[in-house]
Amino acid sequence: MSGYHVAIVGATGLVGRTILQVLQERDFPIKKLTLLASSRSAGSTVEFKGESYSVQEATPASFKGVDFAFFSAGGGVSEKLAPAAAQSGAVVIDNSSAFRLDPEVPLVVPEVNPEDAKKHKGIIANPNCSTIQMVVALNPLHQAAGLKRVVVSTYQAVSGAGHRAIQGLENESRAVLEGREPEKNTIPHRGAARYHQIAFNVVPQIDVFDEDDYCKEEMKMIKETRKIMNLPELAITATTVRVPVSFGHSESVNVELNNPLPPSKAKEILKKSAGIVVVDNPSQLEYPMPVMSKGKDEVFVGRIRVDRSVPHGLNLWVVADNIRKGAATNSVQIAELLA
Ligand code: NAP
Ligand code: 3JN
Repeated sequence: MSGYHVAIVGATGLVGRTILQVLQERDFPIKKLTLLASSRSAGSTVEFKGESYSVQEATPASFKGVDFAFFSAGGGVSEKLAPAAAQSGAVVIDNSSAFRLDPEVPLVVPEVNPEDAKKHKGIIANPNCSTIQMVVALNPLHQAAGLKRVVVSTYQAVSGAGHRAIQGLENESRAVLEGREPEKNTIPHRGAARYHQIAFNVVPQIDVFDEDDYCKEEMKMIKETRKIMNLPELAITATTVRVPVSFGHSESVNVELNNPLPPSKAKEILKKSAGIVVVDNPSQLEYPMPVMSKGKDEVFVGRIRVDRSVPHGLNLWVVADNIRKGAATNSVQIAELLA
């Protein structure tokens, strides 16, 4: 039988299940599928193309004969098992932040730096979801007029914090609507010293706090963008915010370019760019929103307009399904570059 032996570590999770769905939709050539998770899920079953697959506990010995190993079980699991998988001959496509800034590991968004995938030494990192959708929109503008400075603020869906957080938003919303005190246990992040209400609220923290009182998600966006776009000195700052939305991250992106680029020209360029859908029709009240991105693989860009407060300034509104283009789809596209 032709095709590849594919393994998924974290196959029972939100991202792992979506990777399976995307592999099926894109008809990725699979001759054998190995589904892996923790010992908690060993023996449970997951469906793929109408067949039931038994989940096994992931161990360093799980990767014999595997061609592509998709990891989405958190950084600790990747650190422990990805080197063993690569050593066994698999190409690891890792969704965690464990290796993203390692100079030996390519960090790839296929619309931006596909050539970097070929330089891998066994592990390729999939960027953070908020970074992916932003660089897909920024790269065509950079190619046309040179990026000078980026200021981004995000409006991130709770699904970025895993399956439990989606449930958490639903439970909290129900409690508030029924006049009960909501039980708060998912936001800002698992294991936090205190939890905040996310239903009917906005929380300006994603992941733990890091250097200079930036949260880690903000530092990921800054450092990953510089690496993917090969602009190590790029002036860029970020504020990352959790909003009570289940799926679809939105971003307000302010861009300063080196050269003039009128909004009409920017729109034309973005419309022709791979992986982008421009939705920008203010007279008809049409612009990207998370509900329209759910289940889609494209990055939606709108509200493209001039920022007259700086030379060559533009404002954009960028939306994508954080679990698909932000994680699963981007990972499968990376495998397709090598398959
Ligand atoms: P999730 O729904 O909570 O799923 C976690 C998965 O990891 C489950 O399959 C779980 O298996 C598995 N797992 C946990 N501990 C394990 C262990 N010791 N050994 C093997 N498998 C283990 O979380 P998710 O939303 O899918 O996210 C998973 C990871 O993907 C995140 O931690 C993050 O690193 C990455 N991620 C990346 C992005 C991005 O921006 N690109 C976005 C979201 C997530 P059990 O069923 O056995 O518990
Ligand atoms: O919160 C979001 O919207 C995105 C979260 C991504 C995430 C969640 C847990 C661990 C990551 C990531 O991909 O950066 C990680 C990680 O650091 O691996």
